[in-house]
Amino acid sequence: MITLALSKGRIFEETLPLLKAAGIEVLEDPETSRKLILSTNRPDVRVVLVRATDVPTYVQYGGADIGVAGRDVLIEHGGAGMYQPLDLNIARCRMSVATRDDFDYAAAVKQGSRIRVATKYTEIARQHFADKGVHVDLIKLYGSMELAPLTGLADAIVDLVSTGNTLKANRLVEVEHIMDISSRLVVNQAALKLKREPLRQMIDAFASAIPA
Ligand code: PRT
Ligand code: MG
Repeated sequence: MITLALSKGRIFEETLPLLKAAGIEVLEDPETSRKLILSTNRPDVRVVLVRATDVPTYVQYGGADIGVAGRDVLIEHGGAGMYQPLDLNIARCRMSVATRDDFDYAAAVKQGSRIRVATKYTEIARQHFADKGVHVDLIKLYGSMELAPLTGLADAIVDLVSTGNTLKANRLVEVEHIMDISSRLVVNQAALKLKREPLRQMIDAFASAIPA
């Protein structure tokens, strides 16, 4: 049995065509079913639904053999115990620094002032500002980062941006691009040895179906 960990929403939706290319069809719809373990047309393959940030944990400790997780999630979690054989080029977005439109970020950086930054992505933010030599106080949040600059909690946020509509709706502007983000395949190292053939086949089928 091969267990594949996916999160509901965009990762599930965008992984479906890759699964199809590997001859795997999920038999239940996660948006209507309450089940957390979904069967497929293949008796030896099942899908488990976990939170996006829990995918690396499941794969690292063998709760799943293989999974799909965003580069953001993988950097924050760390890559121990997992192979990352493929960038699937799905669930694409970017990690950016954003501020209120009336905050002069460039001037604050130039003056060397300490900048208060709210984010869920403290590891990515810490590395980014350390590389630039910018002094920041990081404030960890678990959601709705956009609210932080509007309430005075922080000067800036580090968050994912795709269309930019969320920032715009909250009168925030992107002031720095940190990195491009897409989702990757992660594989448990022990499983890759014990279930080498079926996992290899799945990885190869995914590789030939990656969107441009
Ligand atoms: O939502 P939930 O709390 O359950 O979990 P999650 O947010 O971790 O999961 P999910 O499914 O929302 O995101 C899973 C992965 O999709 C992330 O880890 C990213 O790698 C990737 N991804 C791609 C995104 C986006 N695009 C994205 N736009 N993840 C989140 N967003 C959010 C962003 O945080 C911001 O709030 O969408 C908003 C911005 O979108 P725009 O289009 O308004 O710019
Ligand atoms: Mg989300």
